[in-house]
Order: sequence, then structure tokens, then C-alpha cells
Amino acid sequence: MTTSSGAQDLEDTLSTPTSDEVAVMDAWWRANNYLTVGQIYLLDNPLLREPLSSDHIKPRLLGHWGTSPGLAFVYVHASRLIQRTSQQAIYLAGPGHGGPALVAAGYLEGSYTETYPQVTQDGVGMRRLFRQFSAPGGIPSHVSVPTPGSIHEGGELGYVLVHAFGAVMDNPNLLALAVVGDGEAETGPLEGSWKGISFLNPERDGAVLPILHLNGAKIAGPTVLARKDPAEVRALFEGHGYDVLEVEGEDLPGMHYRFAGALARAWTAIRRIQDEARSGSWDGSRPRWPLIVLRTPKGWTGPDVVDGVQVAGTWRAHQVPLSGVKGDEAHLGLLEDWMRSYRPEELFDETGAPREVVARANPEGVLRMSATPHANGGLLTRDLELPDLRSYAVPVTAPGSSRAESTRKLGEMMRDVYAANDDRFRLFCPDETNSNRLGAVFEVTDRAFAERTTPDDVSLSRDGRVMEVLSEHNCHGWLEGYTLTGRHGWFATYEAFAMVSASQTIQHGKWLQEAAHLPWRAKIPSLNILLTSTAWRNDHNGFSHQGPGLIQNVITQRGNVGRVYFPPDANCLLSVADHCFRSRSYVNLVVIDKQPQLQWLSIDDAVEHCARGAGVWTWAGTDDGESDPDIVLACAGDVVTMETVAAAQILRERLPALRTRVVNVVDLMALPRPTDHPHGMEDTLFRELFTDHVDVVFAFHGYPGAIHQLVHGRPDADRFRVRGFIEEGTTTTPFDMVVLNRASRFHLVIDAINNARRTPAGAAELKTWCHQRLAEHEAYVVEHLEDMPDIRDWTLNEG
Ligand SMILES: Cc1ncc(C[n+]2csc(CCOP(=O)(O)OP(=O)(O)O)c2C)c(N)n1
Repeated sequence: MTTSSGAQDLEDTLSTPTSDEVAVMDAWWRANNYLTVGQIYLLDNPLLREPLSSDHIKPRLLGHWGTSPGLAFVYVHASRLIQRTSQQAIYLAGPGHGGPALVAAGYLEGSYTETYPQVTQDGVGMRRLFRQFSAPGGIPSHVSVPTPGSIHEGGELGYVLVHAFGAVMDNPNLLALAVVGDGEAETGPLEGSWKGISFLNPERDGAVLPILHLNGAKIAGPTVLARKDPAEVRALFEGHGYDVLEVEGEDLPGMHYRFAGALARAWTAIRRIQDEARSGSWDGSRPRWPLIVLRTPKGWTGPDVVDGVQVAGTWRAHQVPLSGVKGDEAHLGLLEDWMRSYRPEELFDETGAPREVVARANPEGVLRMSATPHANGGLLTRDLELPDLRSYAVPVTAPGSSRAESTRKLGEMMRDVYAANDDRFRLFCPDETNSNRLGAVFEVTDRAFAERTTPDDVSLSRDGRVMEVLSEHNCHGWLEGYTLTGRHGWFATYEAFAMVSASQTIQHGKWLQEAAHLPWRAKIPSLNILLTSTAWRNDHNGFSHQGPGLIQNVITQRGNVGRVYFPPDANCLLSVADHCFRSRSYVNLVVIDKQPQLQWLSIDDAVEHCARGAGVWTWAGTDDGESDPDIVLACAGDVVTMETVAAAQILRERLPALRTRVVNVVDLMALPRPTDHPHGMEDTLFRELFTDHVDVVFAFHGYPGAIHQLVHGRPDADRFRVRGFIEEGTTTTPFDMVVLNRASRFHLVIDAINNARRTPAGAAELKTWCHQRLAEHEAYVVEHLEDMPDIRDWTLNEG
């Protein structure tokens, strides 16, 4: 690679800060450290205008000191880089427990006061800043949603790089600075996330600069990478494809000069890679992106030895290095010495405002990392250009008379969404796009891949924009980073393995939940998750592939962020997907299998049915709609819907005197009361569907307990008899799956008879017949290794 002389000059200037620049950075850093300590310890006397007394100390000392000085050190150096280069940058703190440092950064940059005007840049505001931290009615201890500039709370460690990579995809001008904790680097998700560069395209994507912060310790012990021979660490990351730059020490100002040098090298390397790619002189090989390994002591600049024990540089510095300060004169004295060591009088003027020497470190306006719109992605969101969902409709002449692979239709829709939105839509999928029948997207784009390709590869190129990596953590985290910075996407995964990233779904849901309370946070595109290859149709893969657990997680979340949809066929899927593409700030779970399945509703009926969320399928039952039925057969989920409609047919044909009503639920969150979820249907509608006293046999795709949880508080909720996935399964036939879980059409018929308000003549005989059919099935599948033809090829014969 060649370096132009202009670029070399810039690198030289960047890598050799003047003593004035170092003084400014050091002042800002000291101010930040001072504010961090103040947030952890002080209730009052924020500027130390009087000697510290125990009255000034918080009753509960909460927060994490150890990581904070390192985070602030990197931050101020990044700010200088931004000042010099106007680089758009976003800062992600992997060790998000360093919250006070990032809150202090926003405060020093002025954006905190712009966001929260009561936290003024003076003594009064500083007192508020200190008191609110980790306090009831105040702000959380991490780099959480209320922190301006944050898209990454870092509470659950492991996701900093996935968020960073997601943020820069299709975001060519953005640099994501991602500080990785050395403890965090021990987590599975983080270990897998270094591979992000194998999917990055310098021509159209931005860059991630990982800064591995080896401060040596985690909560209670050393970290693996910090205790390794540095040569091994270097080899590890070189093996991942990075160009490793190392900075080590605690000497000042030496560290400022050395880190500035490393950052300058890293940044110019990134720009060189991008300039080459964007000017057409790139040979297409995967660039060696820079990575900085920063070795500083944990708790750098904090108390060295406390009560005769070494604290700085050890795990003891992780949280609150001086404990019991309120009642311990010696510790109080140490705290005062510590805070005064930053020379606050040099940093804050008589009013308490940051002095010029501090403020000069701040970039301007939206270039301040705490004010970047990339961290408030809704501000940048542009709606998707969406095709007309009707153009993908499956013709349905009669319900249940023909089969189609529903997700294939969604794939066609996604293909056209890709084509119309080549800068703001991506599909993320752990190696299953084709398997999940979404392969139509490959008609317009490839899988993204920055590593070597061979002639045998199909739909794989550096220009591809379908994100396939065999890591649910990467897929989920990339999509989160992508949507948090304002773009749209879907994560499509086998249902069972959505549990791999379930914790991420939960954490993102929490983020959205909190963001909903902050008017300044603009709504972002929803996190859309397609759960396919579902439990019921993983008869070929077996028990390990059968697990609908994510549904349970999402419905259990607090508040109104989670939505769970069970489109029973292709047209309903199209309608639900169209809604998800447009929606904002939700977690949308869409559950539907990929195998050929019966189609029920025309596109017009599907749109109407999905808009209502639930409705009576009059053509399936024998209910006259005037008086109450004897039994309600309800269903949510594609396979169990088929079983329900089949059960209703059996009852219609073999026990016509029993009045049945079939209710299909697409929007699961229509079931709870409106006070419990915004989608909850009004009581009158609930009664129209389910009556208020007739028993309901509910066939559910997921675990039965979910329905009981959701209808809690509805009239006579005990009348709901739920069949669902009860952890019975194996490698067997599709129908055997519903039989094993006692949710087959025959089980539903027996349940209906057992719970109906009337028992018409012939009911006992029909139950006997059902038992016989089940016995027949058991014998047949063992003998023939497939389902009985009348089950396998069943279609609805409208009576
Ligand atoms: C997934 C996860 N496991 C455990 C924790 C509890 N925890 C909080 S901080 C921490 C140590 C972090 O060490 P490191 O990443 O090195 O950060 P630093 O030393 O910079 O504080 C642990 C284990 C967590 N937050 N997330």
C-alpha cells in the first residue's frame, strides 16, 4: 500500500501531539476522573470548596471505578482525533459498568446539559450529576439508555464488537471505537465477534477500531489475556486478521504521546484502506484492520494502597476502592486526597463550569461523541421503500385446499425490499437463508464475505449484503447495532436456536423499553425476528431442534415492547411482515414454519384478519354466530391451526350436533387485557370471540403456560384448556410430533367433547374412534416410517 505525502503529514501531526494538546487532553481526563469519583462518592460539596466531611458522602457507595479512567483516556484521545480530522465517530464502552466516565464525558462536552437542562455546567448541576448517579429516581450505573451518545449499555458483557460492526454496516462515514474489556473478552459472544472484519466491505461500510483494554483484572481475579505472553495475544489477533498496535504503561505524560501515536496509526490505516477501496484501487483482499491493545493498570490514578493492601492495578480497584468512607476518617482523608490529586481548581472555574483548558478538548456540535446522531439512530432513520404485499399473495380459492412454503413468499418480498433499499436494509441469518426458504434475496444480492472466495461458492461476495455467519450472537448483535443506528432488518433463525441469543433479545427489549420513556430518543426500526424451522416441523432433526422458548421470554418482558405473531399461512405472513417492516422500537417475533403448509386465507381476508389480531373462522366451525357455541376451538401457530381446523372438521362430520367455534389468533398480545398490553383486545371483543363462560380448547404453538399467563384476568380464565409443546419430541414424523405432545386433531376432539357444555349423542363413540385412530397412527408410523396418507395429504373438505 502506498501512502500519499498528505496522509503521511496528517499521520505525523496526529501522532505527535503538541505539549499544549497534551495539557488539554490531560486536563479533560483529570476532569473526567474527578467527575467519576464524585459520582460514586459525593452527595454534596462537589467542588471540594470545603473540607470533605462524612455528611458529603453517599450512604451507599455504588459504581465501578476500575475501568473508568481507561475509558476516559481513550475517549479524550478520540476527541482529539475528531477535532483534527472531523471524523464521525461513535464510542462503545464494552465494560459498560464504566458508566460514570461516559456520563462525565457527556457532561464535559455539554451535551448532557443540552439533554437534561437541570444538570447545569456549574456547581449546582455538578451536585445533581453526583447525586443522581446510581440513585433511586436518578440514573443507572452503566452506559445505559439515558446516557447521551450510547447505543451500548454494556451491562451484559460480550456484545460491544457486534454492536460496533452492526453500527458501521452501510454507514461508510462512521468510525466505531469499541473498547473491549479483558474480562469481557473471555465471553463466548465476544470471542466470536472478532470475525466481524470478515464481513466488512471498506467501500460501503464504515470501520470498527477495537481497543482491547487489558487492565489486567475482572471482578475478583486476573484475566486470561492480561496474563498471557504478549506475543501470544498478538498472534491471536493477527490470526483473526488484525494489525495489532500495542500501548502499555501508566507514566504521564508518556502514555498520552504513545497512545496518540497508536491512534494516529490506526486511523490513518483505516483511512488508507477506505480510500483505496473507494477510489477503485483495491485488490479486493480482506484488509488487515488495525486493533489497539491498551495495557494500563486497573483503577489507574486511583488509590494505590489502602489499609496496607495494593488496590490500583488489581481486581480490588474494580468497584469502589475505598469502602465505608462515611464512617471511616482515614478513608475519608484518602478520598479527599484522591479527588484533590486531579487539581479540580484548575479544571472548574469559580461557578463550577469546566475551564477553557478542559473545554478545548471537546469537538464541535454533532462531532462530539456524546451528541452524535448515529447514537440516536431514529433521527437518521428513513422509511423503507416497500413493495405492495399483494404482489406476493398466494391465491387461495378455498381454505385449506392447497399448500405453499409461506416463508418463500416472505423471501420474495425481502428480495424486493433489498432491491429498493440498498443502503438501509439487511437480513441477518446464521447460515440458513436458503434453508429457511428466503433464498430469493440472492437474486438481487449475495452473502457478504470479505475472505477468499472460490469458484464453488454461490452467492458469496464482498459486495453482498445478506449477513450469514454461523453465530446467532453475531447476527442478533449486528442487527441491533444496525437498527440502533437507524437502519432496518430481520434476523431469521431456527426457532430452537433463537435461545442461543435469547439473552440479547431480552437485553434489547429492555433497552427499547427504557428508551420509550426518553422523549429525546427517537424511535428506531424494530428488531424483527423470524422464527422458522419450528419445533413442530423439526421432526427430521429431532429433540435438540425442538424448542419454542423465546416466545416465553418475550411475553414475559415488562411493558409493551414485545410483539409475538403467529401467521397461519403465507398471506398472513406477508401482512404481518409488512407491518413489522414499518414498525418502530418493538421486538417483533414472527413464528411460522418453512415447510409446505396449507393455506387458509385470501390476501384480503388475511390483511383483515391480521389487522384484528384474532378472529372467528366461521367456515371452520359449526357456530351459527347467534347463540354461544358448545365449545370454542382456539389456535395460535401454523401447525396447531391445521390440527384445530382438522379437529373441527371431524366434529362437524361425526358429531354435527355439537356447536363449535374456531378462533384463530395471529397476534398473541391481543390476548392479555388492554391494561396489560397495548394490543390487548377490549373485553367486548374478547367475549365476542371466546364468550365469557364456554370452555376453550386452545391449541398453541409454544408452551401451554404462555396462554394461561396471557388470559389471566379474562372472564373465567380457568376455562382455557391449553394444548401446546410439552417437551415431547424426537426424530419422527410431523404428525407424530403433535401426537407426542398430545396436541393432535384427535386429542383436540377428545378435549372438545370432554369440555363442551353439552354432550350430544355419539360423543362417547367419537372419543373411542379418536383413540383408535391414535393407536392406528402409532402402529402405522413404526411400520411405514411416514404418516398415514389421509393425515399426510389431508386438506379441508368444507362441509
Ligand atoms: C455476561 C456477564 N457476565 C458477568 C457479568 C458480571 N461482571 C460485571 S463487570 C465484570 C468484570 C469485567 O471485567 P472487564 O471486562 O475486564 O472490565 P474492566 O476490568 O474494564 O472493569 C463481570 C464479570 C456481566 N456484567 N456480564
